[in-house]
Amino acid sequence: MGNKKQSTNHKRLLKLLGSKGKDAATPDQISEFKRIFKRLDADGDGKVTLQEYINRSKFKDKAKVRAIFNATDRNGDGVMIEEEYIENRTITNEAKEIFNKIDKNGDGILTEQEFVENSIIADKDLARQIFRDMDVDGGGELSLPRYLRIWGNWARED
Ligand SMILES: [Ca+2]
Ligand SMILES: [Ca+2]
Ligand SMILES: [Ca+2]
Repeated sequence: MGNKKQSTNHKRLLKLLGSKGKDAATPDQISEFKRIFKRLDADGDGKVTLQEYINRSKFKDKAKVRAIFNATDRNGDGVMIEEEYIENRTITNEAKEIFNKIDKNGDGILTEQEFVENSIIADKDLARQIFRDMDVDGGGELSLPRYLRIWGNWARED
């Protein structure tokens, strides 16, 4: 994780942004994720390997597919199990929903101004602080992939 100052409770920050964490997915969504997982698991052994995932993924970009796979394979044993898949989809879906609400002009990038104006956090200074925490390289903008990576890390801290 690099330079850890004080250990911030990042999950709390996500809550302030409207995150329900693990409970974000509805029962319908969870059944949907389970169905997709079954489809990904071509040989039906209950595990999805990187190769199985690449074969079924809708994304053409191999590096991107690999990155999603690695993020989902939380314990890093080289395979996804259903629980890991559901957790990742739940976190990612919710994060995207919140991103889209804040990204008012819909260009796939959050600026600090958009974040401060459109997040549900009423305290503008706090919103600005959270944005700056997420914007680790200080560029003043968060693309969706970068935002999702940070959100995913924060959501898994405990
Ligand atoms: Ca399999
Ligand atoms: Ca795993
Ligand atoms: Ca935008």
